[in-house]
Amino acid sequence: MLDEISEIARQAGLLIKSCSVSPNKASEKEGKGNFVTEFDMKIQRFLKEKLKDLIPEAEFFGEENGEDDMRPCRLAFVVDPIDGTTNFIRDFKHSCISICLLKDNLPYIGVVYNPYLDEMFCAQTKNGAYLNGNPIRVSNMGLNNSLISFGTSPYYIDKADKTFETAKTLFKYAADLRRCGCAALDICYVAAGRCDLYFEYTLSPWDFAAGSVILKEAGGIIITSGYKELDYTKKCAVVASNPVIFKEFKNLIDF
Ligand code: 2AM
Ligand code: CA
Repeated sequence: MLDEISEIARQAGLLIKSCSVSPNKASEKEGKGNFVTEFDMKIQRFLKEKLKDLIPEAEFFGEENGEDDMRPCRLAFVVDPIDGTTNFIRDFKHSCISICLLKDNLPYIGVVYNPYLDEMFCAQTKNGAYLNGNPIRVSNMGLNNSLISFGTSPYYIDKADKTFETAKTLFKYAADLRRCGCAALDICYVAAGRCDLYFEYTLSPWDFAAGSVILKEAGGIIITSGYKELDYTKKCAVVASNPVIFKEFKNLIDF
């Protein structure tokens, strides 16, 4: 099943690479910095058809369905056809396809594919996490000299003060910060030890569900505000981290 879902993500990746879009062709949805293009829709239609063929009984929740929250159900695909839409529009070449299969509302399989680098991150619960077939693992860096990435939730401007306060607090200890514009890849980069911790104050399940399986299988921790378990049916704040830096983050930040 993991291989079949990866293959579908790879085909969608080819579609992404074959599209080019100009910033003025994108339309804004739900506020500043929250864009959608005809390609998000097109790729979502492609994924829905292929994934429905694979598991007909699974529900399909995609970012472009227009629903904010998801219904609880036994089997569901949670999909972002293009995570990093702003990057896509600007030809930044840092976007991905994110596909999660939830079983009883918990992530079971996660696939995140970056077509620009041909990087396929994937994991199945209890089977480890892989990048292009090679096992990946979180780093064991503490906060000092770490590399921290974060998202700015640009479409929820009320989160800006909190976001930049947290970023500033961490920056004092870290080697540096990154803001790359693609939540699913941010989480996978923590899983692969390329970054040590990532946070964002509002994400949707299609941004974090697939990455969460990959991160947990790579030995990482992912939680929401109040240091609680993620809810895979709702928007929420997210911290994704290696276990070492997580302890320090918890002591410093009232997340
Ligand atoms: P997108 O590119 O698929 O829209 C940017 O900070 C990150 O947040 C991106 O991964 C982006 O995904 C995601 N994002 C965009 N709009 C969002 C929204 N309304 N709610 C939650 N996450 C969103
Ligand atoms: Ca998207």
